[in-house]
Amino acid sequence: FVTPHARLNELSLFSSALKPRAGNTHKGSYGDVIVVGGAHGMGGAPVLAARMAAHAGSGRVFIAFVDDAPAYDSVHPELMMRQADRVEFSTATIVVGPGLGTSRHAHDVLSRALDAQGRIVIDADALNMIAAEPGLQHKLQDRAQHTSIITPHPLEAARLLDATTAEIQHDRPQAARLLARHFKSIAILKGAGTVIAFPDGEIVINTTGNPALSTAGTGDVLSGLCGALLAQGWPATQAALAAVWMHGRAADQLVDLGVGPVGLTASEVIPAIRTLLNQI
Ligand code: NPW
Ligand code: AMP
Ligand code: MG
Repeated sequence: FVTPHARLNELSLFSSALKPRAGNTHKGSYGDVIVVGGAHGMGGAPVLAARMAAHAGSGRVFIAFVDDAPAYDSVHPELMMRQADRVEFSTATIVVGPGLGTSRHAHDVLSRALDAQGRIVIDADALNMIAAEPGLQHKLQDRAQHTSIITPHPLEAARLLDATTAEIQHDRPQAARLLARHFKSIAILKGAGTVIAFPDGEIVINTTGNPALSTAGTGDVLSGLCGALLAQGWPATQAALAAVWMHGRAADQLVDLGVGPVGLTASEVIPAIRTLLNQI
């Protein structure tokens, strides 16, 4: 990371957030994550986020599908599939947006998710709907006392700030600062040199990652990772910084192994991140 205050480039910097697993714990000790998304044709996006959440140590991971939920994920049957309209969010950590679409139903589920008391990661189509509707923006701003992390790529950031992608890219630190301040959230502005901005104006620029990540689904993996760390009680600042750093570092390691830069898949990043987490 490049930051005015510290050089955060070692896994050990996150070690205070990752508590060693005590012997007498159970799955309830490691948090519930509910990934909300999966409109028709985009069911893979929440599956990627959910698989990442499970591989990052969450106790239980659910997917709330806005369209028909599959019975189970045959690769990871530990994930639990639900219909979004029947899910109670209560205090679980929510990751909303991957493959969510922008239907009326998706809008209503997002609105309920923003009302929930738990910590929330907001990505993809959830950001697109927030950009388009002031009522949802106010709901996000009103939950400032809870933790919200928003994870826009440059086009999603442009929609949120009513700007063009070129304007966002022209001054990424400033765009990230505006996002964090306006939406009272931790803002992760993705793309090469991801900028993490905090509501108090501080920013950090990540130095890991490479164009192997320029492929479908890698953003969905990042949102699932953020959710898993929040669900396990990591402080939100460390969760955001560590998620971005590990996501990029895993891709860098995979490239070193020859798994990319050409043809790395988002699914392959997931177990590499698990290995990093176990090295902290
Ligand atoms: P361009 O092409 O340069 O004009 P969209 P999406 C720009 C789901 N998914 N730097 C770039 O614009 C998601 O979760 C489902 C600069 C790019 O073409 C969402 O719900 C998958 N520009 C939904 O699809 C896997 C950048 O943004 C455009 C940039 C739509 O999300 C895929 C894309 O933005 C996907 O995750 C950068 N670093 N990064 C599945 N398997 O089910 C992006 N852009 O039009 O909002 O579409 O991001 O694909
Ligand atoms: P999304 O567009 O939502 O799928 O997110 C893509 C993810 O891959 C984000 O975490 C980006 O920061 C990352 N990414 C994409 N391209 C690059 C790149 N050239 N260098 C570093 N990270 C990248
Ligand atoms: Mg995305």
